[in-house]
Amino acid sequence: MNNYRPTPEDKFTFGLWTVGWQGVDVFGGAIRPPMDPAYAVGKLAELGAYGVTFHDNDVFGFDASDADRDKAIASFRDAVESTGLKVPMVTTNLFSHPIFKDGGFTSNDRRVRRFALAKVARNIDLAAELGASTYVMWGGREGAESAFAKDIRTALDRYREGVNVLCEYVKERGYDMRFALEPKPNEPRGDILLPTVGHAIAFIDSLDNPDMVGLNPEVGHEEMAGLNFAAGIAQALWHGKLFHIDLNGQHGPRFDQDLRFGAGNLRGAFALVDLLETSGYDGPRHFDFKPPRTEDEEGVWASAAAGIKNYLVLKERSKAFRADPEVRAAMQRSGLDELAQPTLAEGETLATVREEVFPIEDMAAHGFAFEQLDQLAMDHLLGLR
Ligand code: DIG
Ligand code: MN
Ligand code: MN
Repeated sequence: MNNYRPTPEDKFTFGLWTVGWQGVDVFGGAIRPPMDPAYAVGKLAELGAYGVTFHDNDVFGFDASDADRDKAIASFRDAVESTGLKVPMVTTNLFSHPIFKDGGFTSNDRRVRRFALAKVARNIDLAAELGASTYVMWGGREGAESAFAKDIRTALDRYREGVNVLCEYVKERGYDMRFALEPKPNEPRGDILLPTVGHAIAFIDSLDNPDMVGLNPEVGHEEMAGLNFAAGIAQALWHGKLFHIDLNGQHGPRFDQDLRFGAGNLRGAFALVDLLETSGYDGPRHFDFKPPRTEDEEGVWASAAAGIKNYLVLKERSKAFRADPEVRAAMQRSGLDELAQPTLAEGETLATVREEVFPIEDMAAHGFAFEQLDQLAMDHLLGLR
């Protein structure tokens, strides 16, 4: 019986802010005490995690003196080194402190934009020291509650300026680091800039160094927008822009639930794991979830371990699905290999098809047998095959 114990090769990583989540919500304060970063690192190592990620202010306070900041970093670094955990990704908190109430890079207050650039640059230096190769930018406060508060075009100018300046900084410093933008449609702002994978891909195209910038899509964020997350990931992969990923669960368009991975749209999670495991994506399987307010510390670790287990179970089911000869035959029957054939053969032109006589009635009557294929996937998901 598989105990679904992860190995470092699985590359499971967690944000400090996830297991350290104190259960705060809009209608109630903390119910769990703050979690010391070094303690969290030790517990994540016990779970079999490959790595840990953080915002600057997960490790040290916004107002920390340089001495306190250094002490906190030293304690975190000791824990990482003694457990062997990696730090593949780092990010900045540009959303908690009141100064960021109208955003960081796109605040209408120019002082805040300048402060945000300095804060990110300082944390990029720390990220490089810790060996992080991905720097995430989630613009949770970049947006507005009302149409006339923010000219989106001008805000995107400022967003682009911020990302361009920081790309230049990473180049100047010679850091082996890429940026990953994390889209989200809303919450905490009424509408957030770069709301979906599609918007972010288009934005990246406008940058001075588009090759340095990719995506960190999150399951729940695309699903909050009513979108199919696995389809969004396929598009990100097609553009070569899947630099990182935030795994969690969500029950469709509602507030951002950040459930443990697998606890929301399970069919979508199966399609996602199957895609990630067959696409050649070799980045971290990063959990960005929040243990519910109902849980004590024991519940926090049960939730974290369950997210890992759900991923590993779905990975195993995907392997069986792909190896099933009936599935291969069903995919053939449904024309998946025919889709892989170019529409025009070598040497053919549009004129060729304009002369062609088509069996319209046959084509109209053709059945694709997608239901049989999808039920085979369901049978594998349900462990019936
Ligand atoms: C929320 O989904 C965001 C922040 O937690 C963080 O900036 C980012 C990193 O994965 N996800
Ligand atoms: Mn989220
Ligand atoms: Mn996230």
